[in-house]
Amino acid sequence: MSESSWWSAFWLGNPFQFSSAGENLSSYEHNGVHLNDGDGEFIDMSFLTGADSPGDGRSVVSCDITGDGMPELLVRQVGGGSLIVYENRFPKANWLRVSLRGTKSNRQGIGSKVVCEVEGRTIRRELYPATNFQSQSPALVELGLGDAKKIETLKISWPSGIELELDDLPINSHIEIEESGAFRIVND
Ligand SMILES: [Ca+2]
Repeated sequence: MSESSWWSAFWLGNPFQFSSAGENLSSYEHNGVHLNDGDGEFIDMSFLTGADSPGDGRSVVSCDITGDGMPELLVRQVGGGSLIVYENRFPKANWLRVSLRGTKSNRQGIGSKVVCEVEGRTIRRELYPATNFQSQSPALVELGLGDAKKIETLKISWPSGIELELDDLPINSHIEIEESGAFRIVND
């Protein structure tokens, strides 16, 4: 077989029909969901959440499409048909959503590191939404606060090198923080 016909044979199949044709690019490696128990361990919840699919997952996006402060997961698979949305049905808890507005750093604050101290817990996030194949999450920092009703401090390390430390922030809100330290509540 010539080189050109070999490539032609490989790409002949329609990737969106792989599943119905019994084909699979990842050898039926299943998608998984693991829950951080907050004590250094992760619990495999793949079956319970329904994510345990062999559909050649390619991207997963975290985004609160129901507007309750708790992000859903949107999954796209080569052999898994249409877009899959996993609604977040965990028990209702407190939360904080943060948008960043850079002036010296880039406008969306991408690359910033955020450390939240809340009632004995430290939550670390990095604003880097483009971690998926041909997709990205919103440029937001989502913080799950559990039962906590007060944030002790929120530290932001901007790409410019500026370090901010804020306290007395409202919870169950979407706030926009500028690189100067000014912030406002966003009405989603
Ligand atoms: Ca939600």
